[in-house]
Amino acid sequence: MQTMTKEQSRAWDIDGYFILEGAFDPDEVKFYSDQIDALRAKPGWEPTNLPRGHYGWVEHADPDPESFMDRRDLLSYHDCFIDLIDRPGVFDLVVDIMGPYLAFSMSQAIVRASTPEFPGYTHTDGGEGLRRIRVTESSRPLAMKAMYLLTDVAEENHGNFTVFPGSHLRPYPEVDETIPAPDMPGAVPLMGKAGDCYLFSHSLWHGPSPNLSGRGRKTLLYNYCQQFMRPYDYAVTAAVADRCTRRQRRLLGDLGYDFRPGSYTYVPEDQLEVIMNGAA
Ligand SMILES: O=C(O)CCC(=O)C(=O)O
Repeated sequence: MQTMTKEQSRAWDIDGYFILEGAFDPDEVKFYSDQIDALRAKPGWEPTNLPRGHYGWVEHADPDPESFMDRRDLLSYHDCFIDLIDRPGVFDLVVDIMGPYLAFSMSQAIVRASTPEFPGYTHTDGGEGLRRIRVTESSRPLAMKAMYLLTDVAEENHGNFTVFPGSHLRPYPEVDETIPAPDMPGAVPLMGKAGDCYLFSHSLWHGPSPNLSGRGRKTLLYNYCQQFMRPYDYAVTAAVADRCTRRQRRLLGDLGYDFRPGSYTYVPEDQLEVIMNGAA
């Protein structure tokens, strides 16, 4: 499998993220962008009036393709979303970073609408508990995301994915301090072209900047965690599992045998074979 270049590996260790240019070609950008638009007419999990990070069931999203949308649990909608679980070129690097004892834990499509009303925000991933755990510099991460950009972002305040480089290693901030906003010193609003992919650690402070570009900024997010952790998108239906390869099923929690005590922490004997060679 492909591994990180020296520059990528260095950026990962020091900054907590790196950018993979051209992960999608222009046809794929158009295809996935259309697929995101198509989700709006369908029911699914969206942020409702629940606290941030919680999702409720809705019958459809706002039909305007430029308006805000944040849809979770994408796999059942189309095989193209299943394909991205272990997309070559990206997944290889995820395995290089996470190691082979990993699981797939979340899929998400976000459209950041252009509006003066959204100030942006930053956070770490994984909620209150995971925020308080920072592994050491030489450790594999507990979780990470691949974020596929489907809209060109060439200027600031265009819904940039904004990061605080190196914050994955620092207590940053503790809870009684101001939560870092995307316009605070140290924030880096990333630019990128549609088709680029940002790979970042769950413990990196990150988030969207305001979007005043005049158009919605679309992304797809795929989250991976260590196999002993619990996924966000918990239920994997038979309808999804039946459409997956052996490797994709393993990443979705199918160990190849029924659960028994020790499962998920002591991994199946064929784990390396399935993850490293199991694309078929
Ligand atoms: O929409 C964005 O730019 C950021 C998404 C995000 O913060 C996340 O995936 O946790």
